[in-house]
Amino acid sequence: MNKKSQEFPLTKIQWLWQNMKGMRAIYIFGMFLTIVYNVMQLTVPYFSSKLIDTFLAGENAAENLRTKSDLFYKLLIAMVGLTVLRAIIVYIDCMIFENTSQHVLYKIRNFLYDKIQRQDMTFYSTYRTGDLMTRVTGDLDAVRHMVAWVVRIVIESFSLFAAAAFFFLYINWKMALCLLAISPFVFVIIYMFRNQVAPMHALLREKLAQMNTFAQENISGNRVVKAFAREDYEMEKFDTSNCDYRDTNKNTARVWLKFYPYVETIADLMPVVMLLIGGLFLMTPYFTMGEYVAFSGLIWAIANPMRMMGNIMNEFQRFSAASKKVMEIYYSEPKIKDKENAIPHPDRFKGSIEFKNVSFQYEDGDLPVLYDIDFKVNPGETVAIMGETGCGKTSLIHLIPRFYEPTAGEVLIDGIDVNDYKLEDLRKNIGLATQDVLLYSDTIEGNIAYGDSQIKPEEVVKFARYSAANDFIAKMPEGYDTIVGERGVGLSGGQKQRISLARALAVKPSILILDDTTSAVDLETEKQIQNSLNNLDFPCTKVIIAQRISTTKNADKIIVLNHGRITEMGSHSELIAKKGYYYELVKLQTGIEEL
Ligand code: DGT
Ligand code: MG
Repeated sequence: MNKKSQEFPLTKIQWLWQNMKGMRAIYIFGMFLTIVYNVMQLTVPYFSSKLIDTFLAGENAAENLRTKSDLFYKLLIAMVGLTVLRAIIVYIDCMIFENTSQHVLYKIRNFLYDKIQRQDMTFYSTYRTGDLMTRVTGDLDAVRHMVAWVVRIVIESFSLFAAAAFFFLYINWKMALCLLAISPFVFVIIYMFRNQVAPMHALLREKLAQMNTFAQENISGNRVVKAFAREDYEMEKFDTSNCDYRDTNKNTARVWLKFYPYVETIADLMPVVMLLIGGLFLMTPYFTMGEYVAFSGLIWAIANPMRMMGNIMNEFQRFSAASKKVMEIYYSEPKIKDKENAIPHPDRFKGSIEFKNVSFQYEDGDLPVLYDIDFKVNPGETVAIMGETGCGKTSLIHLIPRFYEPTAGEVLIDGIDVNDYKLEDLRKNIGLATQDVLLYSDTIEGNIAYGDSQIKPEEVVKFARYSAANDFIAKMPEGYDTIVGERGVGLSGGQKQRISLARALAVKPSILILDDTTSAVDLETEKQIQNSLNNLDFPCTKVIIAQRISTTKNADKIIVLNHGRITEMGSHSELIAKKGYYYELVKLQTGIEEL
C-alpha cells in the first residue's frame, strides 16, 4: 500500500456531507437558525434608532413622548422580547450543531474502527499504533470541531456581515459604502495567511502523531525500559518530541501573530471612519443622529467577522490537515480481501493442505523469504516444521490463513486455492497460536473463549486441560475468572502459551497451527500436551513449528527449512537415515554421539 499518494474519491467537504446522511435536514435547519439569530441581532439597534429619533433626539421628541407613549412601551417590549427569543434560538441552534457533530463523529469513528479491523498485515506494518490512535482521536476531533463550530462561525460571520451591510445600505448607502470600502483588504491578508499556515498545520499534526507514537510504544514496552534502566533516556526522548510539538504549536500561532495586527488595524479603522465621515455627514441633512447611533451600534457586525476570518482560516487548515489523515484510513482498502467470486464454504474443512511451488517475498523486503515450497499434508496428519531462526517458518504458516499471499505458486486447502475461499470461512476453520502470544485484558475464560463466544464453561475447562493449563488456572484465587493484564501481564511465558493453545483449540479447528507454542513449557508438561493433541475429540490437521525434537519426532512429516527452502522432508526415521540437519539436531539435543 502506498499511503503517500492516495487519492480520495470525494473532496473533504463532500466527504463530510456524505457522513452527515440522516442529519442533513436538521443541519441545514441549524444553518438557517444561525442566520436568523444573527439577523435578529440587528433588530436591537434598529429599534433603538427608532426610539431615539422618535422620542429622544428628533424634532418632536417631547411631544411624541407625551402623545405616543404606548408606542414607546411597545418598542421597548419588542426589544426585550426579541432578545429573549434570540437567546432561545441560539440555544437550540448550538444543540443542533453539537448533536450533528457527535453523530458524525460516532459514525466515522465506528467506520474507521471497522476499516482498521479488516486491514491486512501489510497495513499494520505500515502504520504505527500511535499514529492510528491520533487519527481516531485528535484528527477526528478536528473533523467534529468543523461540523460543530467552524461551520456555524462561518455562517454567523457571513450572515452578520451581509445583514449589517444590507442594513447600512438601507439606512444610508453613502455612509455604508464608505465603511465597506475597507473590507476587501482583509480578504487579501487572510489569503496570504492561509498559504503560510496550511503547511504548519500538516506539520503540527505529524508532530502530535510522533509524540503519541513515542508514548504508546513506551508505555506498552515499559518492561524493556525498566530492564535496561532506560527511564531517563526515554524521558529525554519524549521531552525532545514534546518540545518539538510545543515549538511547532508556537510557530503556528506566530504565523497568525504576523498577520493579526493588519487585520486588527483594518477592523479598528471602522469606528474611525465612522467618526470622521459620519461626523462630516451629520452636518448635512442626509444623516440623522438616529442613523448615526444605528451605525455605531452595529459597526461591530462588520468589524467582528473580519477579525474572525483569521480564526476561521486557521480552523479550516486544521480540519484540512486532520481530515486528510482520517480519509486516508477511511478510503484504505486491504489488498487481502474476499474475491468477488469467492466460494462460500460454510461446512467444516476436511483439512488437507498443499503448497504448490510457493515462493514468497514481503512487499517491503529485498529478497524472497520462501522459495519453491512444495508439500502436501493429508487430513488429520501432523506436519512439523523445523529450521534455524529466521529461515521462514512463521512466514510459511502465515500463508495458510492468507495473512499474506504467495508471490508465486499456490496454497490449497481441500484442493481449493485459499484465495478462492471467503476469508471468514477460511479463518474460522483455522486455529492459530502465534509465536508472540497476545492475550486481552479479560478473564482467562474470556481469553480462551475468544474465538467462540457460545462455548460452554465446561468446554473451556476441557480445552484448558488439553493444553495442560487447567492445573495452574485452578490454583489461581479466582480461577477462570482471573483477569489477566494487558497482553497477559501477570502470567508466565509458558502459562501464556498454554492459554493461547487452549484458545486455538477452543474453536475446534480443522487445521491447527502452532508456532513455537510449547517452547516455554517444561518437557513434562509438553509431553502431556502432545498426548492430548494426539487424542483430540475432533478431526484436525496439525502444523507445528518447533525447535525440540521431542515435539516433532512423532509427526507424520517433518519439514526442514533452510534459508527459505525445503532441504529435508520425511518422517523421523527417514530424516535420521538422511544424516543431514535433522540428524545433527537429534544428536545435539539427545547428547547421543551416534544414532
Ligand atoms: P523464528 O521465529 O525466529 O524461528 O524465525 P522464522 O523461521 O519464523 O522466520 P520468519 O518467517 O519470521 O522470518 C523469515 C524472514 O523474513 C526473516 O529474514 C525476517 C523476515 N521477515 C519476517 N517478517 C517480516 C515482515 O513483516 N516484513 C519483512 N519485510 N520481513 C519480514
Ligand atoms: Mg517464527
